[in-house]
Amino acid sequence: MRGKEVESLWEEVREVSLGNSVDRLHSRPTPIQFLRDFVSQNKPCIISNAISHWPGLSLWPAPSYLSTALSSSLVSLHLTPDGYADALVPHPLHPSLCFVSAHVQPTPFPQALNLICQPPNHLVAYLQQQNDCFRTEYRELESDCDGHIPWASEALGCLPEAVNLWIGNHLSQTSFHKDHYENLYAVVSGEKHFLLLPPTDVHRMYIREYPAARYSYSEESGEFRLELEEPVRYVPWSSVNPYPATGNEEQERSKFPLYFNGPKPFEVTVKAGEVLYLPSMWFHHVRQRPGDGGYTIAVNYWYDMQFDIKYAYFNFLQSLPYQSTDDPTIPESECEDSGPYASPKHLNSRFYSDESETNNVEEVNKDHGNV
Ligand SMILES: O=C(O)CCC(=O)C(=O)O
Repeated sequence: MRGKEVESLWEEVREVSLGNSVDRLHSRPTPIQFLRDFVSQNKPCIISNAISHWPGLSLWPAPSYLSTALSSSLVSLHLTPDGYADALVPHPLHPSLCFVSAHVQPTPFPQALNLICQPPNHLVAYLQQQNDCFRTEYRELESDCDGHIPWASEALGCLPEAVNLWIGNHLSQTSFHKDHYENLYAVVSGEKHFLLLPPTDVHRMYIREYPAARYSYSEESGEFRLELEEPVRYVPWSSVNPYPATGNEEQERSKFPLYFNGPKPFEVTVKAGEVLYLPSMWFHHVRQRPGDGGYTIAVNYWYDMQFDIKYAYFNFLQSLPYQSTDDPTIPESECEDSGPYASPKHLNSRFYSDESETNNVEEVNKDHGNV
């Protein structure tokens, strides 16, 4: 498949549906409006004033409140040397890349929060456990926010499969990926900066398979070791870093021309008190800016997606081997897959089991090694 047809698809979805920016609603939508204008169109939106009634909005920005409420909670703290977890880093043995996950350390909450607010050198801490952690590790905060987003639950016809809490600082970033969930992402303190691309742009993400690795952190030496998984396991992941380091921009732009020269990603800032509807299968990259307490805090609700005709079309699209005429492709040394694009089975998100077509959170996280 040559470039023209796929490139016209990128343009067409913007022309007929998405426009140039993400819609902003100034109050919560009715379930029918949310379903009709956004979910069924697989189209994101930001909703202001959607969580004004949450006590957490005024309570959680104060570190002393959180540390007292969670004084005896042990939480899963994710540690990396640089803020990049679930990301591509140089392979320890070859001139290529691998996919690395954070070192996960069960930590008393007040200690975890201190590490986030006052990051020591070469240690970035992020509370970002994704196995429904809000309803397990942070139970004490339950009455400070809603257990689900009522108008979304009604529109989607179910309650959330998982509710997660995210507390981080400006150093933590989440690299481009997609999830097989409808995501309602509520920011409670600070700001989150999202780059969003629709599923139709899959060929611009340069998804390749990378060997899985994990950081292992030694408190004694204060050093990280990168350990490759054994037996080797390959993870399909987007190769694009949208924010290359200064001095490296030209090289990155020339490696990923479809990303850098194609339509711009949708850029959205979600502020405290706002909710982003992030539709299933949209690619997203996330950065954050802390609020006054020294951290960003967010709660997100993952609802099961419908495996419907859009899903089938999308799988079909990504199975098409596509090569643009001006795409030099990633050098062999950085590419672990056998073909130009991994098969649909392998293009599942980080929380989604490749083997079983299910959205069961326990299975998902077991599969991802998060439990
Ligand atoms: O907030 C983040 O760092 C990442 C959020 C995310 O990837 C998600 O909600 O799916």
